[in-house]
Amino acid sequence: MTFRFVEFPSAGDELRSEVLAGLAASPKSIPPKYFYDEIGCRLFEAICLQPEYALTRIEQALMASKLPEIAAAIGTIECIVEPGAGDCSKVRALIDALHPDHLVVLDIAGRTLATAATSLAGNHPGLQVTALGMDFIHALDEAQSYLPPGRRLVYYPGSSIGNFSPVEATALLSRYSQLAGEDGQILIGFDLKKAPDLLHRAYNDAAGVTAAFNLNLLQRLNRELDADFDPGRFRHYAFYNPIEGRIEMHLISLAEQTVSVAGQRFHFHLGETLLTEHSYKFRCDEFVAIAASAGWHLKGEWQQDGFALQLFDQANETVRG
Ligand code: AVJ
Repeated sequence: MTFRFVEFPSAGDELRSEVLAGLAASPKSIPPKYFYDEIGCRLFEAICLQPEYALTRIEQALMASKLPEIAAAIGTIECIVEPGAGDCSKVRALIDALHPDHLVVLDIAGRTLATAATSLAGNHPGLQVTALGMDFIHALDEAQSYLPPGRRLVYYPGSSIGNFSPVEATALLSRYSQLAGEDGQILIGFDLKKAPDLLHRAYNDAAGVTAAFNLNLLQRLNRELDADFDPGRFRHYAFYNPIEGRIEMHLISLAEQTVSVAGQRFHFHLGETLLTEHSYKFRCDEFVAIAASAGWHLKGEWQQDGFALQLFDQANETVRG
């Protein structure tokens, strides 16, 4: 098996500086990428098994039923690149359908990624697997030298793009053009706008797994930044904001309290919020417009039960071709 893992060291300092900056701001916020320490990765996998959180299951079913069509639309490629690959479970179906020579997976949760990518490489002799433990939001340029030549597909499933506002999503999709390279494509999965009660339930599951996932962020800061959050004094609060078209996930302080994080003190008023995640929902035409402003041209679209997959190529290719 061919496997390499490269861990980019900067991640620890960024956690500290971004968390301190987020807690000093008003309203207080912490970027959602910091949910994913090892416990957070496991809690996210558990969320995907909750009956109310259908997103992952529907995407899997859609991929399974449309795979021949999707593979035909993509054509021959040498490499799949997956930012935010996590446990590498989603890309397997695509590997079996497209038979690329290379797989490049990126994730901020380096250890979870390395473990998953090693076992994937073991199951696919002949596939060259590169795992990059990095924050691809900031360090994408550093990934460039690990990409093989040849035609590449960027795979961005799971509605990960929903963590970015439309403006941020446009910027990220522009940068994915570089990952895709010449004649490159992107296959992207996102959650569609739907009845608010369905969305509300998906982020407020009865078993409380999403709440535990949200509160684990505070425990992570206790572990890694020598913080003293009492998770019992914060409440998970998630709701759909139909004007912004997004789920907002908050941790609301249940008391007047002062918390210390990495040697700095932060006061929370009773009822004050710490914003932890935005999860945008789109209509298909809205997403086509966002991708178009990043230079992507729609090539295929598949939908099922409130979830969509869109395939794009680089808009300039059509002009040149
Ligand atoms: C991984 C960003 C797609 O927003 O639905 C699940 C993360 N947060 N439950 C999402 C999440 C709360 C998830 N994404």
